[in-house]
This record gives sequence, C-alpha cells and structure tokens, in this order.
Amino acid sequence: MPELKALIFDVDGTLADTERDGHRVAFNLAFADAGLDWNWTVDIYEDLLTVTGGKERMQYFLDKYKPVFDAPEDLKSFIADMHKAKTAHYTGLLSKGAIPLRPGVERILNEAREKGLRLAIATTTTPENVSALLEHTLGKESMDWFEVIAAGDIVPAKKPAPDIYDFALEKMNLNADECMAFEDSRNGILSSLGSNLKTIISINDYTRDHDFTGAAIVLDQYGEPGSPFNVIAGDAHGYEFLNIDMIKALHSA
Ligand code: XBP
Ligand code: MG
Repeated sequence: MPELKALIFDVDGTLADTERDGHRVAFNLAFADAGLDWNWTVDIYEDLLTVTGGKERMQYFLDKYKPVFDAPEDLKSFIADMHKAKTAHYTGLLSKGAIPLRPGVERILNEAREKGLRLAIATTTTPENVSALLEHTLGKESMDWFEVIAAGDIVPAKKPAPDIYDFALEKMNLNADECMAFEDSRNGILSSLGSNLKTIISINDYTRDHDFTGAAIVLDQYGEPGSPFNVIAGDAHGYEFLNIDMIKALHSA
C-alpha cells in the first residue's frame, strides 16, 4: 500500500451535523419567504436526504409530495431562486454559530496539518456553505488548510456519483490509494468507493441505518481523548478515538 498522503472530507454530516438544524431549517425559511406553506419536518427530511443537492432535493419534493403544485413556467429558475434564498438563510444560521463541528474534527485536522498530510473537501453542498462553516468554526484562515475545495455544481453529477472525488483527486494529482475519505452517508460512501477511496464512516441520526458495506470502519463519532467512539463495524486496531496513527492503520490494513 502506498504511503498515506491526503485526507478528503465530506462536509454535511461529516465535519458538522448540518442537515436537521441547518439546511432543513434554511429550506423552510426560504419557503416561508416565498409565501409557500411547505414544511420539511425532521421526518420528511429523512426521505428528502436520499437526494443530494438542494435544488435536486426540491425537485424531488415537488415530484413526490406536491404532484398537483401549480408550478411556474420556468420551474428551473424558480427552484434556483429559492435555492439562493435558502443559501442566504443557511449561511446566516452558520454566522450565528448555530452549527458546531463534530467532536474530534478540529483535533484531527490540526494533527493532519502538523504531520504534513494534505487536506481536501469533496461535497455536494454549495461552496458558500463550506466557507461559512469553516469561517465560523475554525476561522477564516482555515479555508487555506484545504488544498482543494470541491463543492456543489462544479461537477454535473452529484453524489452518489464518484465525480466529485475524482475531481479532487485529479486536482491534487494523487491516486486514490494515497488518500483516505471521510463520509457519513450511503450516498457519500457510494461516491468515495466509486473513486476507489478507502473510507471512514462516522454516522449521525439520519444515517445510522444506512448500508456502509465496503467502509474501512464505521464509527458513531470520531471521539476525543477520554470520550471514546463506539465501533459499529470494523477493526479499531486498539484505538479509542480517531487520530492520524489510527487513520494510517486503517489505510494500510
Ligand atoms: C450534502 C447535500 C447537500 C445539502 C444541501 O450531501 O446533500 O445537498 O443537504 O446543500 P453530502 P445545498 O454530505 O453527501 O455531500 O442546498 O447547497 O445543495
Ligand atoms: Mg454527508
């Protein structure tokens, strides 16, 4: 196995638990602004999350839950405008500090940087959302920690397609076997495995029942010293919280 050179992170659900109290809330605020009585409950949102991408998710909602909606002639622009409003609400929520990073994320990023590992992001979400999250959790300069931030419509086919990971690998000029991916969902791991990346999964409330076949390990969280993870599937190699040595052990296993 070649040496581990880079870590590639998903954002939503992986770096931070953004969906239930972030994206979902922002969609609802945008719907209310537009005078629509659509309400994406926590339960309905679980189904909506099967489709990645906010614009694609709205289209799926209309098709499945609002078949009689009197859609405007230019539905694409209507959805794009509503999505812009949603992004403004979402970044506004982040600027108020509504969503913290998940336990262990900051520690792992710092250790990776100290040890000379390269960092990248591969996400379906809009680029502005990534900057807002990084800026309001790790500080503005943390944007520069990531050599590549592959996000949103930069590739036409979103996760579960592998395109976003392929894009990040190409930009970094690395082979998949020199990297480790970090994901939280079925669509995410389908994308990373599609790029032949070994993948560490940390689940969340929306993804705990997903199928993570092929994962290097499935954890309930990354853990911190004194606050261990629970292993859902796989071999933790004797570690109790995820650190770079454990990531290297999983990479070479
Ligand atoms: C993230 C997504 C995104 C966000 C919303 O998936 O599916 O659609 O929910 O972001 P993943 P936008 O974590 O697998 O990348 O509204 O900006 O699309
Ligand atoms: Mg995710």
